[in-house]
Parts: sequence; structure tokens; C-alpha cells
Amino acid sequence: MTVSQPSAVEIGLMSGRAGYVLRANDRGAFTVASPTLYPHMWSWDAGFVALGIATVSVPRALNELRSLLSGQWATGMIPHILFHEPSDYFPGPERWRTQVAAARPAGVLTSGICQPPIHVIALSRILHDARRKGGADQELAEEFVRETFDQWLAWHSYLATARDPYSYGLVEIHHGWESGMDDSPRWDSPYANVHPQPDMPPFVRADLAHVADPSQRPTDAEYARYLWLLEQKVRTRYDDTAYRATGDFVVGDVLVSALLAAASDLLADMGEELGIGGGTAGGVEQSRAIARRFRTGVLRSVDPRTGLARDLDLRTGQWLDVESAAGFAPLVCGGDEALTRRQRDLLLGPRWCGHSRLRWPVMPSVSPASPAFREQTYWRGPQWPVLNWLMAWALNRSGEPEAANQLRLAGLSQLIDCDFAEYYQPVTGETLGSRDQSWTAAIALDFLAARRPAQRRPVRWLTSELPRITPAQRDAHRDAPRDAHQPSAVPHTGHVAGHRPPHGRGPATTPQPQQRPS
Ligand code: 2M8
Repeated sequence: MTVSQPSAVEIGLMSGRAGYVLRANDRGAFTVASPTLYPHMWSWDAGFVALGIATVSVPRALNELRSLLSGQWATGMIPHILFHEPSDYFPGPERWRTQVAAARPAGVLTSGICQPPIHVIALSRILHDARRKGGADQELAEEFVRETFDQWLAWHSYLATARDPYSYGLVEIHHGWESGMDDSPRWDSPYANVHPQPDMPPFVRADLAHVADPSQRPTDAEYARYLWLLEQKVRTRYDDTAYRATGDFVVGDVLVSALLAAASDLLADMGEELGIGGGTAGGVEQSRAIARRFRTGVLRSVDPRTGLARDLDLRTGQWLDVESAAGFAPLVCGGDEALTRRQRDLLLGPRWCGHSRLRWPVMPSVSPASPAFREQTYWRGPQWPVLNWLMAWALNRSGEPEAANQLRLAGLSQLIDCDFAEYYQPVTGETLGSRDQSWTAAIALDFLAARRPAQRRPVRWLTSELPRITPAQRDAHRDAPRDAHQPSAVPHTGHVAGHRPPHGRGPATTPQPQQRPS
């Protein structure tokens, strides 16, 4: 299917209406994710919202990120929700009970888990806009980067340490909500091991009251598991080590890892350009090291047969083979040009955006050719405009502007009715979930602004970065006894056998120091 440029009238209508939605969802210093279903500030939503707002107002976009940072925990974690005002949203602060956590921030109530690190990607986009505009906008944005550099670095470092204690190069998530793709089939297998216990406090869902059809939302059984994991986080006082020892859900997430790698490279770029982060703390170098480690982890997760990256269940050691959008994580972090080309073709081809049943050739959350695909069920097939934006961004950055533009034009066609829905039925094109969703309006603005991509900075894959494993280590690894908690699917970790992490969880290995690129 070919899609064409929107007309001048359509562009005018869409940008006006998108701006109106964001204005209506603006609560002063922050933007609610949607007016009814999500009446608070969500972490990765805020990143997308900020980059959309930047096309209209750089100062307001920076304020969005500043607000988000006000919720940062002492650990560096940016929480997935900031509850600025009371509402009927469930689970609210009384369920999260973050007062049990020493690291919680003062002055704002938050949830106790996190979401994908899109923020520095948004910030670099805002800086790009500000520099195009020049003058006060540029000064403000550059000053903001200087002011907040260490906070972003702390956020990334949190993910790289507390959430990857054994240096696998995959960020560990403790709840499906941390992936942003709540009930994705990516998580079906790990969720099968999540067993809500009778002592879990009872609950009444509030989300179903805000959607036309309950089948568009996760089921009650799924919700019970979500709340049980929340309970496990509370009972371990939001201490990641304690949760890792007892929690039911511990998974290495490839998309979060790829975003961390890409964002860390961008943070290092900004630090270098502005001459910050090079001091005693070595923030630029730390960022580059994080980027290398997680790019390595993502590329190592790719199934050579499908060309898609895979999540890793760290409880069972199984790779999770699901044809979900997260499989395109390598496109997001780059590092292997042949794989980038393969993923570009796959993405535009008949299993994905080019599938014959799709109303619009836009990135679906699950391949329509997969047995796991469901047209109407939350993250099991429908299209999220922000995912499409992410793929277009990744293609642009990988030096594929034509492919990126195809996704951009298709994405704009999908949004032409200006409902700015939370997500879209991929076969009929029907709008689903919440209406006037902030991040959808925001990416419409970004797509409409259609900037020229920032100068391409190719990320070269240096084979010297790959952790090495000697034949002796490989044999030792092969011969090492396995137990139920030992991932059998990590044969190429480059780790030395014999050092088991605490609590018997994770592979019986410790990482080799990574080599510096030559
Ligand atoms: C959805 O998640 C929330 C829980 O965090 C929910 O269903 O209540 C997801 O789509 C998530 O990715 C998104 O950030 C959030 C707000 O848009 O809604």
C-alpha cells in the first residue's frame, strides 16, 4: 500500500488539534498521559510528550522533563508514575505504599517501578529543535542539559547496575509494566510463574470504567498478577536485590536495553558537545561504557533464524521467542549494519508493516503473522503510534531516511481523523483505548514538523567489544551443573563459570571485563 503526503489543510487541522489536546492535558508543570484513563504523569509518556511539545515551545518541553526529574529516587530510578493530584486511578499511591522505601523522593508521590528510558532520546531531539531555533531557546536547552546531565546519568547508571548486577547487558525488569507493553505475549511465559497469594489485599479495577469495551484491556487474571508483583515490590521495600531473591518475575528486556544503549550514546554526545561530563566523574566515558554493554547484550540476544532480538527470562534461563515489536531492538541501538538492513527489510515486509491485512502500513505491537497476534487486545497486536515513531526514529538514525519516511507518512495517515487514540485496531483502523492520548498527539506534532534527521552518527560495531570466551571457559560452562534458576540459554556470555550470583538466581558465571574498542 502506498500512502501520500497529507495535504496542507490536513496538516493545519492535525497540528492545531494535536496542540489543543496537549494544551487540554497540560496541568501546569506536567501533562497527564490522558484526560480520563491516565490522569497522572507517566515516565515514558512524558518523554514523548516533551519532544512533541518542543516543536511548539522549547521552554515548556524542558519543564516537562524537569517535572519528571522531580520524582527521581535517590537510587537514580525515574518512577513510572508521578501522582501530582488525587484521582480515581488504580493502583494509586495508597496501593504503591512507597513510604516503605528509603530512596523515594520528597514532595511528590510516585509508583515504585520504572519504564523504558526514552527521555534522553527526547532531550537530544529537543536540543536539536532548540538549536534550529537558536537564541533564547538554544541557550535554555543547553543550560538544561548542563544542569541535568548528572541526573540522566544517574538514571542510566541505576539501570546499568541495580538492574544488571551480573553485567549480562540486558536490563532486568521486575514487572511487565516496566516494559511499557503491559500484557504483551512477550511476558506470557514469565507471568505463568507469577502466583498471586491469598494474603494479597483485595482490589477493584478502575480502568474498565474508562473504555468502551473491556476486551480492549488486560483481563482480571492478568491484573491480579500485576498487583501481586506490586505487592512483592512493597514487601521487599523496593530494594532491587531483595526483590531479585524472592520476586516471581525477573526478565531481561531487550527493548529497554536498546533504548538505554541509544540514550547513553546520545547523553555522551551531548556531554562532549557541551564540554560536560568529562571531569573527574567521567560521565561521558561512563555513558559510552553503558552504551557498549547494552548494545552487546541486545545483539547477543538475536535469534539468527528470525533476525529478531529476544527477551531472556532470568528465572528459567529461557529466551522468549515472540514476534513482538521489541524484536527490533537492534534497529534502535544499532551496531551491526547487516542486521540493521535485515531488520529494515523485515519491518517493511509482509510479516510486519507490509502485512496484507493491515489498514495502515504502521508498526503493529505483534506481527499479524504470529499465532500470538490478537487484533483488539491491548499490547497483543494493536498499533501504538509511539512505537511506529520509535521505529521511524531508529531508521533515520541508521541512515535509512526513505524507510523512515514511509513509516512517518503511514503514521500520519493513521492519525488523520485527529482522535489521537491510545492505540489502533490494526486491521480495521478503529481507534481503541483512551482518546486524546498525550503521547499520540505529541508524535503527530513531531511527524508533522518533519525535521531533517540530525547528522547521521553511525554506531560502528567493533568486534573487539564482544566479550571473549576462551575454549576452556566454554567447556567449563558446558560442564557446569545446571539448576532450575540457571539460564541455559546464555551460552555466549563471555563469562567465567563457577561464580554463582547470590540466591541461586542467574547464570553460574561472572562477567569478563569488557575490552575497550580499538
Ligand atoms: C499503559 O500502562 C498503564 C500502567 O502503567 C496501565 O495500563 O494502567 C501502557 O500502555 C504504558 O506503556 C503507558 O505508559 C501507560 C500510560 O499511557 O498506559
